[in-house]
Amino acid sequence: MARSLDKKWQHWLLANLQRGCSPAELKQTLAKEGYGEAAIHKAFDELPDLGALAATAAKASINVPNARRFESSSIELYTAEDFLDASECAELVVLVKTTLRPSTISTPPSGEADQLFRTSRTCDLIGGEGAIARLDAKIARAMGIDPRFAETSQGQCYEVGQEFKLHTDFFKDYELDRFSTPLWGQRTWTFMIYLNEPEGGGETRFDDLDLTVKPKQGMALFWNNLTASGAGNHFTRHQGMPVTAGTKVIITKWFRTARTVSPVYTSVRITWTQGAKTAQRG
Ligand SMILES: O=C(O)CCC(=O)C(=O)O
Repeated sequence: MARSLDKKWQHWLLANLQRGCSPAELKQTLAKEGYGEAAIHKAFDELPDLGALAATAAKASINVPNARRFESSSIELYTAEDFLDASECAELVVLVKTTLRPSTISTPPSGEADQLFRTSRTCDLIGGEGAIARLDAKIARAMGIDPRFAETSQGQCYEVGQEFKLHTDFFKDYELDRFSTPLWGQRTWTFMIYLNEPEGGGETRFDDLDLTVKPKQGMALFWNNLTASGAGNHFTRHQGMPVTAGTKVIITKWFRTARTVSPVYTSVRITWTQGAKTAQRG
């Protein structure tokens, strides 16, 4: 049977078509790599409809009947109580706690990463079935975004004293290329769910909005990280405040835009440093 394109070459094909390379030229390269005509045809037939996909990725259509929008023209931010019920939360807490590893941040180009910037533990909730599949489907439905533009859901756990200092979720210019894939570009929406309630601390704080959200089991908190023009919205700066008693467990899921050839996602000049020892606290 003819050898089909492996993942690496499928990505290569998609990325080069997005860059505007000619299909004939790409076919020639694939033939030189030893792929037969049938395999090349199949690879082209199976390419996603980029135009249609990009349209679905770009626009959320929020479908959470009890969502309450935070009153501000600076940010699109919602809370929705009881997004998950207590038994869904309990099942996910067990899954999160069994696969935790230390959380990471990306190092800024000119700085030494602050080891105390994000002290929680994290896990990727990977799984095509059961509680994780139900969670992923529920979040994608709630946002009205094609699940192909959703990153893997993450679980995060904070013990007493642990926190995630002030940061934004959209990629800075120096991160965008590194975290892009042939299909994915900038981060758009963050969808967070509190799976429990620590006895003290652990609020999510948006300094520039003077908004402090107290964890409530099952409550979703979600916001658009970009402005209407596609630039990173600095009003989305937020932090996970230190937990002072008990444990805090949350789910975080990020959505992406479709990748563009030359990123349109520019940031206004950044006057503070994220993740460096000199990080300003708002
Ligand atoms: O823990 C929180 O409340 C915030 C989490 C967070 O900032 C993030 O995952 O980006």
